[in-house]
Amino acid sequence: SFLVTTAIPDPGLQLLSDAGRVTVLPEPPDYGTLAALCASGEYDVVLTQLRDVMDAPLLADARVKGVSNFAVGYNNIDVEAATRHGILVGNTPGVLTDATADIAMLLILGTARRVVEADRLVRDGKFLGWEPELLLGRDVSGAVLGLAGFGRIARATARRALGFGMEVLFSPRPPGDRPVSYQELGEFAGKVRQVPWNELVARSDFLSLHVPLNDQTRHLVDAEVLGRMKPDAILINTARGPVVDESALAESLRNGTIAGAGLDVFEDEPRLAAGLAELPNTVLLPHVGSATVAVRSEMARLSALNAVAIAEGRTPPHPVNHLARA
Ligand code: 8YV
Repeated sequence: SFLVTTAIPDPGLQLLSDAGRVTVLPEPPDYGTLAALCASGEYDVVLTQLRDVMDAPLLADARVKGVSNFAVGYNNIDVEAATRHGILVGNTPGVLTDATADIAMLLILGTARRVVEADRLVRDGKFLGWEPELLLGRDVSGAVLGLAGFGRIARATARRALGFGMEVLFSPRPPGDRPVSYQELGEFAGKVRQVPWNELVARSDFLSLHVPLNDQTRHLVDAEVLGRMKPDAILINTARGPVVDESALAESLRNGTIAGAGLDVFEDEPRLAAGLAELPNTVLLPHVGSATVAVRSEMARLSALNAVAIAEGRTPPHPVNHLARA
């Protein structure tokens, strides 16, 4: 039987109900409620989303075979603790790559061309006719895009950016280095260039974050890093909010340390750092990177396939961890 913490699109629910009993909670559970449900022994698999905190104490008491996360990211789950307690974890990679890269590109273009300010001006009735210097932005063609991370979504963003004539640099595992071989570069060989993280920070006109959230990447972009960016640089985040020290970012945007930010994720969603929403040089989105009808259906299907496989004692199609064989 399956516990679904937040209703997912139909294709997923259908697959689950074909395989067993499904309980969909009427509203997202708080930590205590989720912990009690997981410990009840009534469910084989719990289907979670980003906001469900599955930490070590909860997993220690949980009597479930698996956790299927409705997301590619799994920073809400202590995977090591899950493995220790014999709990399988699954995620939904691949299906949201292009949609999320689209949002990264949208934020690059939207910040460069001041789309929020422009839209507001029209709606406020302040568009009084064409002017030669109305809302001048900047060109993305010729600008340097720095990718922090070089996984699926970073590569899909690189593909788009190259199409827009940007120069693309990347650092695959900031703040540390990991040399990427010519083979690994694949279609990008000769088109993008790996540089050390420090150089990426200093050279990017647009610095776009594509790293998972973990102990190494929490506050990867802090006041010190922001201080080393170009004063006309723009920060793009479609990854996870806590990768950025958001108060430091708000301060940097206010005092001109950097020029702008395009954010789809926040440090403490849905709350925003003080002052962020009042700044004109930001484009702010409510975590919609994967929010298309088709993508969310696919995510639902994959997360259900993972859940059903785990419930039936099989390896899920998209495992995050592996259990040692008894
Ligand atoms: C989800 C995401 O919308 O997949 C991820 O990692 O951030 C988004 O696609 C969100 O995490 C819901 O769980």
